[in-house]
Amino acid sequence: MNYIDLRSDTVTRPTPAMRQAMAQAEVGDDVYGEDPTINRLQELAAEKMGMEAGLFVASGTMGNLAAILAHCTRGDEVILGNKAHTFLFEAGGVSALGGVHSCQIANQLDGTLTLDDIRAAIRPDDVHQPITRLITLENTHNRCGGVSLSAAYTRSIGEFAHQHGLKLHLDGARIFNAAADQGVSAAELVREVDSVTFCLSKGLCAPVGSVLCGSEEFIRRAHRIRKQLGGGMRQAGVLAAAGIVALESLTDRLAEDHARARRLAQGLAKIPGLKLDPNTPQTNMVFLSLDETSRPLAAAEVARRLKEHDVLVGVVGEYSFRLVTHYWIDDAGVDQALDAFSKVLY
Ligand code: TLP
Repeated sequence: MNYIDLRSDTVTRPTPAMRQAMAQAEVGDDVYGEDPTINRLQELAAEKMGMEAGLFVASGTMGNLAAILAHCTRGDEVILGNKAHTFLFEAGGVSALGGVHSCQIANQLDGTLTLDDIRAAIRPDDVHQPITRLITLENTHNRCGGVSLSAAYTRSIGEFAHQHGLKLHLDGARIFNAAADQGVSAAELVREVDSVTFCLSKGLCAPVGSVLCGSEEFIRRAHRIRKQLGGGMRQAGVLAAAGIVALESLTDRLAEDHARARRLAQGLAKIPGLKLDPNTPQTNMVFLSLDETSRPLAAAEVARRLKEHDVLVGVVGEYSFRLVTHYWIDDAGVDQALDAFSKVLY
């Protein structure tokens, strides 16, 4: 069945060029550092981020976990937003697997953490308290509506972190969406950041994988942690080959997805019974809910009905949805989704 799948950009399938590159990829044992395709991807990723080194990891979750464990030891504390993906949706890995304590502070509507809140969260030198070691930010910020953080803001938090002897990690799962939105390079968005994870298998269409980037010394530590986590992947050059295609040819088209998200939002705004979140969409995510006139209908029931019209949407609350545009959603797909919403809410 060919659904118009708007649940996430994680549903993207590899492009024909990726499948071809995968079939032809030169491979070796990456645990020995001998997979030439993985090595090339890691170099390319580091270059794109303006950092010294990169490490291919199985997922965004593994990249964030390996980063946090490489920055912190057991009992240390990481400051992160209360809507951060790492806090909400990574199964508590940093505490479960790393013994890292987390301090959540309020994400502002624009995805940022305020300097005052961060300053207040830094622990004094007191044996009763954990040691604050790390701050993490997210760009684009998923649960804050796919909003992108500016280079200036991220730089200011990095400078602040360093003045206080802390490190800054960025969950940049969708950093190239942020770059497209801000009209700057990804490298510009991660200046003053000590480490960044970005994903190849969301809007960039690769079937598997993310890359963690940072200094040579940091990546050496993260490499050992990746091994501890069971993430030494052997002949994974077949996967990295798709990642190279992603970095070389798919980052520049993400603005198209943002434009389609705007068109989708404009159409949805005209459908009675729906209420768009203020300022949605920011990048490739449209957040909306059922208004009072369409209740007691719940989002899950609407999603079920939409599926009968071959349209899949994400349900993110009792009455609310997230729709994500990506490579495999074209203008006709947007029209089909709008048509399906009109029909099921009628
Ligand atoms: N996000 C997924 C779901 O887990 C919610 C999605 O559909 O958006 N950081 C951010 C900001 C993410 O949005 C995600 C995935 C991850 C990390 C984790 O990446 P994976 O799924 O590769 O572990």
